[in-house]
Amino acid sequence: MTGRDRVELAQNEPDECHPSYAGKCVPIASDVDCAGGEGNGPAYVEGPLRVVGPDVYRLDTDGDGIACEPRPRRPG
Ligand SMILES: [Ca+2]
Repeated sequence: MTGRDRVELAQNEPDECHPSYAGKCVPIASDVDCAGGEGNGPAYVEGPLRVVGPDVYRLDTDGDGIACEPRPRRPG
């Protein structure tokens, strides 16, 4: 499994990737959240991935350009 995997014949997933994100195919949906996170979907993406445009889905909560980090840094 790599980031170059493409969605084929998957009727429940869009076949277009959002241009604001690189490294992973972020589906174009009404909302996208990080898999395993607190988001409610309806679409999910597994990170980490890079943000290369407007972070319309707010996947990069700390604004460092890396979205859906596996372990977000939190104080304490
Ligand atoms: Ca981040």
